[in-house]
Amino acid sequence: MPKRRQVFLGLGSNLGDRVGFLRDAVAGLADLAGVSDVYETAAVGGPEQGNYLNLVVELHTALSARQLLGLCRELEGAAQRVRTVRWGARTLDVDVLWIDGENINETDLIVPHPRMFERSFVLVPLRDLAPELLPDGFDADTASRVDQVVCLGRLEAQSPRSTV
Ligand code: PH2
Ligand code: MG
Ligand code: MG
Repeated sequence: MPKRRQVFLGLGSNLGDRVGFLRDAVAGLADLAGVSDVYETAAVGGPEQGNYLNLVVELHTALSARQLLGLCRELEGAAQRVRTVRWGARTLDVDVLWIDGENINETDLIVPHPRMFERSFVLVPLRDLAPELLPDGFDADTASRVDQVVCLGRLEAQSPRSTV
């Protein structure tokens, strides 16, 4: 049996029942060790689109990096995600952000996530769970203001539908 490792996944939704998609995805996760607050965030990159809800989860899991990628794709499929435009609006995006002790550089899987340390919509929720992973000098208050990242509180406290 492989050893369990600390893993962080980033979740985002900006289409349809955003809270519902995040709730269903988190409810479907085994070995869940933590869930950040929910943040409403201005879309970064891609075409003009609505605000995202973003959060980060922590798992303590024996799944391999590839198995985690498969899990992310499964959760996106369960949310009927349709892939058209890169960085376009989506019901659910689940990314492998970080796996303790892993460095992977393959075409379809790069860990740590190549852009995680530049993105306030990842770093601000990650701070709730693992402030030790943040880049030195990262100032979450300034980043939140500049990049429009607004804390909405716990996932279970969100009203049932928050649609765009
Ligand atoms: N995901 C992207 C691109 N842009 N912007 C926000 N605010 N939140 C996201 O999750 C996000 C994004 C690519 O996956
Ligand atoms: Mg993403
Ligand atoms: Mg993705």
